[in-house]
Amino acid sequence: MFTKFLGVTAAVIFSFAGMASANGDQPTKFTIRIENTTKPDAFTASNGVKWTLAFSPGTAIVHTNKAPVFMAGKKDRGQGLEAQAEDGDPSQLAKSVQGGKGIKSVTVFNTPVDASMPGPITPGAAYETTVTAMPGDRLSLTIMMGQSNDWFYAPGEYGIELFKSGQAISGDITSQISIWDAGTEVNEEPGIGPNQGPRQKAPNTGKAENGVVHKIQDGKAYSTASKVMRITITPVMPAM
Ligand SMILES: [Ca+2]
Ligand SMILES: [Ca+2]
Repeated sequence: MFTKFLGVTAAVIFSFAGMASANGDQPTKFTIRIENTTKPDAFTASNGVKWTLAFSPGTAIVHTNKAPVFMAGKKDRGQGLEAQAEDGDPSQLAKSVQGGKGIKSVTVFNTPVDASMPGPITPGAAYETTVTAMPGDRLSLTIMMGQSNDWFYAPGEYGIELFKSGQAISGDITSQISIWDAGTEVNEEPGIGPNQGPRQKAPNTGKAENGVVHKIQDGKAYSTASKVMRITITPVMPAM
C-alpha cells in the first residue's frame, strides 16, 4: 500500500523536495528502500549445494564526520560492527554510535516491509526506513551478507553525500555500496560455512581473524551490491 502510494505521487513528492532544498537550510526527509533482488537458490557452492542469499537488519546513520563506523585498513573498533557483520545484529553498533561527535541520527531497520516481526530480507523482500538530513550530511548504511562469516554491505567509510550542490539526492544509490570484510572472523566458503549466520550454533561463533576491515573483491555476484540488491533513496517532503 505504502509502495503504491509512493509510485503514484512521485511527481508531487519530488517537487516538494526541490522546494525544500532550494531553501538551503530546511531539513529533508528521505525514504530509503533496500530490496533483495536475488532469487531463491541462486547460488551454487563448490560442493554443489544450492543456497539462498538473505540480508540482515542494519543501521542507517546520518553523520557529518568522516568515518562513523569503520576505516578501511584498520581493525574493527569494537563498537558493535562485529555483531552486525557476523550475526546480523545491528543493535550494539547503533547504541555505541548514537550520540557520538558528528552523528546526527542512528536508525535501525529490522522488520521487512509487510512483515510483523524483525528478520532478514529474503529474495524479493525489502526494508524501508526514513532519515532526516540537512545539506552537508552524509549517510552510512550497514547490512550483513547473510551467508558470510563477517561480511557487510556499506558505502565507503565516508558515507554517501545526501545533497549535491544543496539539492537532495534521489534514486538508485546501490553503485555506491561495496561489500566489506570486518576482519573479525576467518572466512569460510559463502553459503556452506558451518560458522556462518544461518548455520552457526550461537552468535559470535567462529575462528577469530584479528584482521582489518577491507573490501572484498573476489568477482562473485554477491560481492557486487548492484547484482544482489537495490537501494533507492527518495526525498519525501520538507521535514518538520
Ligand atoms: Ca573475515
Ligand atoms: Ca560466525
